[in-house]
Amino acid sequence: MENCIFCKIIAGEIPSAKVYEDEDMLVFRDINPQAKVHCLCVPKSHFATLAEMNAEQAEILKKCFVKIPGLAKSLGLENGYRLIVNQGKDAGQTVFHLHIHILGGQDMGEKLI
Ligand code: DGP
Repeated sequence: MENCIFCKIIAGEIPSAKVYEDEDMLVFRDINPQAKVHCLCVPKSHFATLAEMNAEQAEILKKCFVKIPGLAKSLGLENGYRLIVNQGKDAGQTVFHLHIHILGGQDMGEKLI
């Protein structure tokens, strides 16, 4: 997708601190971390939000959620972590390529963020 920063990261046109990659997803460190550990799990297939997701992309998203627990363990998040998937402007979504924030490495508190 033209002008999508995450598509450019996936294509290797913009560097990222990669944590994991396979044919379906790329996981890399967030450039502006909001916790001691803050990674983004990004399906390689471009879609902006869940509302635009097709059946094939839903299967890929499922693979992302299946993969995340093992990744979290390798990131040292055995004590827990928070997943956030912002949907649209009011949620604060700034990059319109669906991604799952993986946050942890500290007590995240009981509040929303
Ligand atoms: P969201 O607000 O949910 O759309 O989150 C977008 C996240 O993407 C935000 O936490 C910052 C991160 N981000 C934006 N541009 C880059 C980039 O070029 N590299 C990396 N590693 N992260 C980025």
